[in-house]
Amino acid sequence: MNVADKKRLLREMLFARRFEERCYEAYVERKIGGFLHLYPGQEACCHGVLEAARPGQDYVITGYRDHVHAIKCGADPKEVMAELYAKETGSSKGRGGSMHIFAADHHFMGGYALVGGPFPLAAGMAKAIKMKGGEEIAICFLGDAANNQGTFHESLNMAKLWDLPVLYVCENNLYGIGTRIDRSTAVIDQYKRVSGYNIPSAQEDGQDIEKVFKAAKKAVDHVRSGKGPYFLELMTYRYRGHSMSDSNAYRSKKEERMWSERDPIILLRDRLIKAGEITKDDYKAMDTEILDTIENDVIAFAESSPEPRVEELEKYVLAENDPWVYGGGR
Ligand SMILES: Cc1ncc(C[n+]2csc(CCOP(=O)(O)OP(=O)(O)O)c2C)c(N)n1
Ligand SMILES: [Mg+2]
Repeated sequence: MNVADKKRLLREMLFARRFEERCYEAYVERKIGGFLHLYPGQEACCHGVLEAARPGQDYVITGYRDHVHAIKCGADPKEVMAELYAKETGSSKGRGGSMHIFAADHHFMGGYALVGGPFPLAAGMAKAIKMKGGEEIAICFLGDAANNQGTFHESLNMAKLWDLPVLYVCENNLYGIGTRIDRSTAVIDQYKRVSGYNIPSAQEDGQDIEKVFKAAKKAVDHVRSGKGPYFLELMTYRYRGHSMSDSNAYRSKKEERMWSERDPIILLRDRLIKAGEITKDDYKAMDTEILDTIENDVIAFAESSPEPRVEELEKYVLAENDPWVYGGGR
């Protein structure tokens, strides 16, 4: 990773942070409704892994904490924000909301509310790639608690049995909603769990983007070279509650402080400042420019976009029953 890449990644991660913080404000203002799960704290996971892959070409899938992954794959942040605002211009035409961001043009295959749902879907995507002889790989990001679902075990078994080109990335933020991992999960180190399926795996610091990138490069090379699946566990932390309805009262101040001192954006920023590659003023200017773009470009687009028409609310919802698709309209 060269200096230009590091500077770009610093900007991308800061953009992701400011985007999510602005979502929080819009939710409090009641501009966004429904469920909202935010990503601050975990930025180096998504950006480090996808930097080592081919975003836009490789097929990416994740759970409900999905805005940043979609944007890194190439989805327009304006359309992602419009989706959160439930507007017709949203990436899922306003019918999906926060948990169902979808950008098929960029091979971002969602955004899923069901914990563990994406594991088999990723294996299926990888099976399709293999059958077509493509060079792409499937990348499935999910949380630590998702690994207790049956789908995890079924999918890993089939993925290895058929040596599918799929990379499973576990963003281990130590909690599933308000339950700490040691209260829900018998094996704490998630990377150890996949040895039962003969899948190679590694655990890495998810707060340091350079380390994530290096570990992900190894993982991606393994999968793309046809050697079958790989499992990468990234140790990370979310800075907010699980969702907007979580008061976040179950974590100690000491623990929160410890992780805030390992903020992925600050770690990279300080490293670049120390190396003389950027100054504190450069960083401030970048932040101001990002905040300005989010306000005047992203939020302005979502605010000014039309809502779906009431008569068309069912449009796009269920393809096989949809006369808009099969019957030429209602
Ligand atoms: C099938 C299913 N069961 C339960 C839930 C409720 N639920 C939502 S999030 C969550 C915890 C998931 O935690 P984790 O996989 O660690 O992801 P994180 O939120 O930490 O990113 C649960 C149990 C759900 N959405 N789907
Ligand atoms: Mg978790």
